[in-house]
Amino acid sequence: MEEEIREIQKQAIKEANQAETPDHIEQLRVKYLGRKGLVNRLFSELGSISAEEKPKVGNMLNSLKNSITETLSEAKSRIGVARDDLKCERIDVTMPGTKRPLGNLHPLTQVTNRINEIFLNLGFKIAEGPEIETPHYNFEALNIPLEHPSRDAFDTFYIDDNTLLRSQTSTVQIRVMEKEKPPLQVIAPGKVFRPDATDASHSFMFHQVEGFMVDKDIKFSDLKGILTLFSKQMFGEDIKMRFRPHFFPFTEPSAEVDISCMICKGKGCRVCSHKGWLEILGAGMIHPRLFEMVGYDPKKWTGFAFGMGVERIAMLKFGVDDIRLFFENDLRFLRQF
Ligand code: 2NL
Repeated sequence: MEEEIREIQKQAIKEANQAETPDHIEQLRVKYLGRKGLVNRLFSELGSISAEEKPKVGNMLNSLKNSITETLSEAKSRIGVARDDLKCERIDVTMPGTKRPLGNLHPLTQVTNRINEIFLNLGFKIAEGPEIETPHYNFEALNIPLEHPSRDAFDTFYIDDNTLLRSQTSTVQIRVMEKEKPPLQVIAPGKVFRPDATDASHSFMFHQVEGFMVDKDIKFSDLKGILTLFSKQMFGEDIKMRFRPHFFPFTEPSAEVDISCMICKGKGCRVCSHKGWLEILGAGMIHPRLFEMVGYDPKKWTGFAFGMGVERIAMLKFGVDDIRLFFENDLRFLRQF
């Protein structure tokens, strides 16, 4: 009988190690430990054993029962763990990944932010003001006379005789000068409105950044220096500048400012209409009459001012050839920036 017990023990361990499913384990449990199982059969044979041997064989049978119980439970957990592993590892590495949609800032916001950043680094402050204005801030305070064409209803959105949509953000700068005393270095970014017919280069609403600086002894060379720094940081270190004489009612002298074409490096191409130069802004020395109107002494203070269209800068920087693309909300366009 002792021989048989050892055999059964070996056999149970072997079969338990080979088991692959919980069903196998259950079958083994019935076979060895069940009511009519091998272990119980041996217990029932205990009666026919001599009184001398009975305690020893009884002990062996108890150990056999415990050991098989333990072996089966170990086999069960081995199978369980293996199955859980399989479940976790069901990954198809050939599947395409999950793309998380990532938004981005509108190209005009990006360009406005960059312009603001460059001037903030040069010591300018940012000012904002109302988009709905009075003729005083939009025209009179800027020395734009009644007979000037921009005052015509065809060139300005009037809400009524004394209310209009601002056509430039100089209005904001006048408001700053009325409130604060020089020295001042301010830029005014924002929306402006002009009732132009829409085409590839015109929109009835666009964005401007205007800027000005007032202090003692501000000269045209200061304007050139600031605008040169701006252009190089915006378009690249090798950009050249050109100031062409111009007329604005609010500055004297005035200039239109070109940069060398960044596409052809000034040689002439389609983007610059084979001129080698691109107009990027207007500028000049603030007219003394504006200082008088805000209560500054024009003998004591001088200053420069400039104004640029954000759309134009963005079109040049990104190579966009139609201003309407900025306002159509077509994600195929906007996602490129
Ligand atoms: C252009 C030209 C310009 C200004 C804007 C300005 C503002 C004040 C006083 C004097 Cl408060 N001038 N602004 C000066 C020159 C040109 O803009 O072509 N803009 C798109």
